[in-house]
Amino acid sequence: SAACTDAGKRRVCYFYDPEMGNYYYGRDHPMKPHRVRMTHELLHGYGLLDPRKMLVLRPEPAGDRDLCGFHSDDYVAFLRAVTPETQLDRMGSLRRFNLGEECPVFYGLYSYCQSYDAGASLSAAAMLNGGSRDIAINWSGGLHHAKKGEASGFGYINDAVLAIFELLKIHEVKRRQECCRNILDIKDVPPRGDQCPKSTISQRVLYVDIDVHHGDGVEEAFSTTNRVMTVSFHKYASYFPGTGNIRDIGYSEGKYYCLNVPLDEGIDDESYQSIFKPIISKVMQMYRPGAIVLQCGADSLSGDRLGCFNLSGKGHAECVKFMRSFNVPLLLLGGGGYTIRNVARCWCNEVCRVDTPSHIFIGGWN
Ligand code: TV1
Ligand code: CA
Ligand code: ZN
Repeated sequence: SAACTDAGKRRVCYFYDPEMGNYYYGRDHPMKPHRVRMTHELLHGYGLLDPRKMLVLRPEPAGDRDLCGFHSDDYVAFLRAVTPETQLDRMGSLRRFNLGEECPVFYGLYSYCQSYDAGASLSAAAMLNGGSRDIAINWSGGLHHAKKGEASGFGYINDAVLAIFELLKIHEVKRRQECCRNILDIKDVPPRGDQCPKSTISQRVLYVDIDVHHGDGVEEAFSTTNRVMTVSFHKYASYFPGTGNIRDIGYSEGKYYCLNVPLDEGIDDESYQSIFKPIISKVMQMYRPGAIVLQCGADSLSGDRLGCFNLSGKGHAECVKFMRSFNVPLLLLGGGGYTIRNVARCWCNEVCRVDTPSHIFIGGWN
């Protein structure tokens, strides 16, 4: 909340659906939803699911209407209808929506999209809008490549885009106006907006992406608006999805509100932080978002099956800690992460320390 300083504890809510770990992309497929269950079990083992520490909630499944807030109706209808048995009769549509080897049609695909992915991120965003929590977490989200009308990069529904829409909901303007009855009291008027410093609701949302891959789907969705700024750090040059050039900065109204930080393979903690912190500090200072969405893809960790960076768990957690230090409502999403024991350790550690003010020493990766 606005009153929260870095010395204060954060009110955290964490979304988890016990069904999540059962969805299966296929034996050889690198995406393993089971890693989210491993993270959860690690949290359980450490006693971190205690309601005195954080609110643990089961996500509300998203409805078709929610999904169609970003995705096209025909694509959502196809996701709902297709099954592993019927897919072969629908080869044309399969190709059109980019379903196949990378984004397979598996058992329960649509309920996976509704709960595991979109539902939890939407519930988490709504929780931040309500103002009763400072930080909301959905490790099963962060599928940042999905497009309006097609699946991409192991993702079907772009939960980050849907969550950002939720954070920007305009009916909240009313509450903001009530909150700022005396608009003249606000000395520090933010650029291009009338955001109340007391409100948890935002005119502007900042999206930051530390997955090793470029957050192309989120960037594309908001490339022409200044109400969302997207910043992605990623391996660039002969690497999926191929986009994220440093010269790509957004279009029309959104020009300069898109930032790409292309990196070489093998980058370590020290180099990463020497780039991450100054960039984020400047963005925060200039953009002053009312909410932040941080995609915490763990494929930027050293030893990842698909990734090629050399970050330690401490270095990865440093990014989360830094984003938290601005005391702006924060939504943490998962993303990539393919050496699954490392993913579970990384995300468990980040949940463990995210509510704790930085002067308190916990141990381990402090
Ligand atoms: C089935 C079985 C699919 C084994 C995909 C690695 C597989 C990959 C597989 C794979 C794999 C990619 C491309 C391919 C360009 C395409 C969650 C020619 C051993 C957020 C998505 C990466 C990353 C997609 C998602 C990438 C995220 N890499 N084995 N596929 N085409 N696709 O390179 O950002 O982490 O690799
Ligand atoms: Ca990224
Ligand atoms: Zn990735």
